[in-house]
Amino acid sequence: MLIKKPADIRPSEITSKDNYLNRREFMRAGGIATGLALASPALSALVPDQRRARLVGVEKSLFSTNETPNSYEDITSYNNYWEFGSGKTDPAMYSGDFDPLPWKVTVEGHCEKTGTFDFDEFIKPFDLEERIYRLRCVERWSMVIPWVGISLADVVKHYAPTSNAKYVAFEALHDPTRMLGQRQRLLQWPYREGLTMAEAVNPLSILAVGVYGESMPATNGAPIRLVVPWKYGFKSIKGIVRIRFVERMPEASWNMAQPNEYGFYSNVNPEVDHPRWSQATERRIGANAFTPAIPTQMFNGYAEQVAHLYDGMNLRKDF
Ligand SMILES: Nc1nc2c(c(=O)[nH]1)N[C@H]1C(S)=C(S)[C@@H](COP(=O)(O)O)O[C@H]1N2
Ligand SMILES: [Mo]
Repeated sequence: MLIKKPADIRPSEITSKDNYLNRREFMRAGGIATGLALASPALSALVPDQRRARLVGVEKSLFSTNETPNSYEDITSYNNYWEFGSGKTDPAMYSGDFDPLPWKVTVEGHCEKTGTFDFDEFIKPFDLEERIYRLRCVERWSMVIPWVGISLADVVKHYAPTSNAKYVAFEALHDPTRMLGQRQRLLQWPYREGLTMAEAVNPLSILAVGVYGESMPATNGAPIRLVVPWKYGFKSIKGIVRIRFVERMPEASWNMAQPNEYGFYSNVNPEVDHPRWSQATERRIGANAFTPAIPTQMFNGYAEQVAHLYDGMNLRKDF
């Protein structure tokens, strides 16, 4: 594993929950100096070394799948992140210069605590956990990713939503000077997404700040992105700058763009086809090629933890 063994972690690192910058140890020479074979030389060129930092004090989560994670290279080189272009290799090609820090997160709407926080201040109150989750894209590719994140339920609790807060809305960075894809109207910017309050406080929902024990690569939504493992990938919004507690169902980018194809809920469901293709199977991305199709599981395999959230709902209608 790439995280420190418990014996290597000084108690102060665990208990002080020092700020994010102090929870990072910068990697030298693309990880070679630390004995980790993470990325090919070609990829190291795409992910500037000075931004790759190992996160310390990361706890393991009981919610992790025991499936083998995809390689760091797979995870950072085949992505959807339309702010950097609509092709799967565009984010890796065009995010090399993207330095997310300094970054601010605004929390607003129906909650007792609101404000705009520096990224390290924003994540400081929360435990860092490693969560190995499957991510399944609506386009039928999937990966297993060892995220490092904070519990979204803990974040929600911290900001104390009022009874008017029925949904949580998320907005991503809008900065066409730094994100090439935003110079075209591929989508209505900023990218936005939302969850019901019950979905947001489900123990599986996290805000991820890293991958493979390291700070979040630009391609995966640095410095902070949502991960909702039982929903199609597009719900897991990257590059979050705004979290708003709202009363009405918030706008969601793909739902706005093509409402007949992308519903608000977007739960992984092998029985409900996308209008243009079946959702019954998926291909797990392999080292250099796609592996054979495997059956997609209801709620991406997380039915036991989340099916109750949709009791009594018609999942064909509320897709
Ligand atoms: N801001 C933003 N977030 C985004 C997207 C995007 O284009 N912009 N694409 C989504 C889609 S379609 C998928 S499948 C996942 C992919 O996440 P990954 O590349 O980290 O695996 O990110 C999601 N989050
Ligand atoms: Mo996706």
